[in-house]
Amino acid sequence: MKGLTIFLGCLIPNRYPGIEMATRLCLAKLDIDFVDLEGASCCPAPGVFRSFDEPTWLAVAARNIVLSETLQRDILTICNGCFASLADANQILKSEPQLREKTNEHLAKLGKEFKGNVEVRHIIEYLYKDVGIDNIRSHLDKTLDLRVAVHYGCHLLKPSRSRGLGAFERPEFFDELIECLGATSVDYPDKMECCGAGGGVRSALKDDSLKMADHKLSRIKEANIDCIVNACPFCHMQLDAGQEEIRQKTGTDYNIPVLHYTQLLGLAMGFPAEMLGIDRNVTINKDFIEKIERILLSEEME
Ligand code: 9S8
Ligand code: 9S8
Ligand code: COM
Repeated sequence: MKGLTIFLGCLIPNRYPGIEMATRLCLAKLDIDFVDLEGASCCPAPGVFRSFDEPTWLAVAARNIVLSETLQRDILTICNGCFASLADANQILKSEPQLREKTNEHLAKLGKEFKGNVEVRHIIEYLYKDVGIDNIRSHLDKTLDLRVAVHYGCHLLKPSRSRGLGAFERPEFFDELIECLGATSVDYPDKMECCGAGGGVRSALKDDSLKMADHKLSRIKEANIDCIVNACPFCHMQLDAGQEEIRQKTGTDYNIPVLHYTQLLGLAMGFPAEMLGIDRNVTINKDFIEKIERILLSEEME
């Protein structure tokens, strides 16, 4: 198995550094061989750059991929958008010689060349397929007695022909990763609905974007859960900071804690909430923080 470079993207270092910390702690605990991807830029974001100018999108993505090729390591993304951009660009550049040639003309100005010898992974499918549920279980310290609303996010699964993750209408792999920590992945209506942020919607049409988040949050609230778990910092921001924006606009105060999967996994490995940045969200639910403190203070799992 090839080693990995971790691709953090823009949002994790700038808005939710706790997710970076959680990712590093979990990967180290699982003995996964990873290094930073020095010199990486924005992936660039698929919904924004790719929609406006495909050749530029491809060239910037290719440059990031080449940085990892030079280290002879596969790329591990922690974000659905970064996964979508880099995995799609990688696939296009590997399979379309004309586009590869055009892109390599740009890269040549930087003394770089796309070769097509690494893979782009997303941490969720990597944990599920390569690390495996049993292996994850053997690294846990705590049983997380929590009711979780999982939010897959669009770009992890679609377009399904290039993601290769099987059923995209009723996927189960993310739910399984949550349940192996002792938590319950609670079913709720419109579970596969978009958070409303992606594709530039949050930047361009904030009101519509928040209406989508509001709808999804209302469905989740009815399901009587302890927290939302996602795999994408953009979804994370929309569902976390979006709650405060919705509160200011409509008065509805959902107060639902939002965690990236690495933060939930970190808790099950016994890392304290502050080390994982769970207390650094915009929406802080004190009851939830107390509940996880009680779990962390409980006896080791049998
Ligand atoms: S990088 Fe720049 S804006 Fe972002 S976080 Fe994920 S998608 Fe890629
Ligand atoms: S869902 Fe729909 S487009 Fe996306 S992946 Fe992350 S942001 Fe939320
Ligand atoms: C969403 C990324 S994760 S983008 O806004 O569609 O580019």
